[in-house]
Amino acid sequence: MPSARLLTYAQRAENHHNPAAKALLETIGRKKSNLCVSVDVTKQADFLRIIDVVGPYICLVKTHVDVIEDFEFSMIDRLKELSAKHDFLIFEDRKFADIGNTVALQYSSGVYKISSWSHITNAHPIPGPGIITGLSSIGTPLGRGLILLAEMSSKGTLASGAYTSQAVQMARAHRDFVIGFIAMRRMDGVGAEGLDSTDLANEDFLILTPGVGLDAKGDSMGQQYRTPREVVLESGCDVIIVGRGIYGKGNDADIQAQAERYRKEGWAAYEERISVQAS
Ligand code: 5BU
Repeated sequence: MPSARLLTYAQRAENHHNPAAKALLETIGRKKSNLCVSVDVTKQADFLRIIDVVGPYICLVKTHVDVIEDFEFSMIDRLKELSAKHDFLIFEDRKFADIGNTVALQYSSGVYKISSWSHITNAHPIPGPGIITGLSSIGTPLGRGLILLAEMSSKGTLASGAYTSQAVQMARAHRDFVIGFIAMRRMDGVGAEGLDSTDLANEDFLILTPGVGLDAKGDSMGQQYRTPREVVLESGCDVIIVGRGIYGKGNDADIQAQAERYRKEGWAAYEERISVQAS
């Protein structure tokens, strides 16, 4: 099988067994959108309104549910309705980072019961493989998928070099549940020294990439932005994650226009990637 970078999203969907990865790839192909919008606002009403506006243009909504000040669980029911109405998946950016037993409780229980509604969540590899075992004990029976943070978009991140390689190695040992990475580039071949090349050829981790913006290079707190073209075409990433570049742009009409703008840019970069590889 050729590298996942050379394949269409639809072709890759066929090779995935994890239900969340398969559904995400199918959605991307169906909607012609590799755009994930991150909706980092603090009021339920704003959260739901923005998602209803951007819904037609996205494959995935990324949430930080713990920043919602007036949270009630009924908001999750509304979010699920929007997910069905507009055909997108849900990714709670929880960044779990504790021992397996604790993360299993944090994932399944408490106020948010993340595993009950979020198709995809993520975790830092810092605690070691037990974090995957813990999250998988809850998420696998529900058909969920896990993303490991192999890299970050922020200036001075410690997630680099050997840490990144070890994150990829941890994922390889749990390919049923770990569906990909937060990373700034493809992880093909990273940490793969001594591994069988035929096994690596079948590897297809999804690369979800934050730090995407068309109008700014960064913020005052270390965030760094690259364009959809740099991220998808040059670095081979699969999903662009955009927050303030979309929801921070004014009224609903502006937000809608930005969502369509990023969708188009992300999709054009993917189409160019595929055609460059094919020629
Ligand atoms: P922004 O408004 O586009 O800068 O928001 C980016 C979002 O992605 C925000 O929710 C962050 O928490 C998230 N993020 C990130 O920016 N960089 C990372 O490395 C990871 C997550 Br992991």
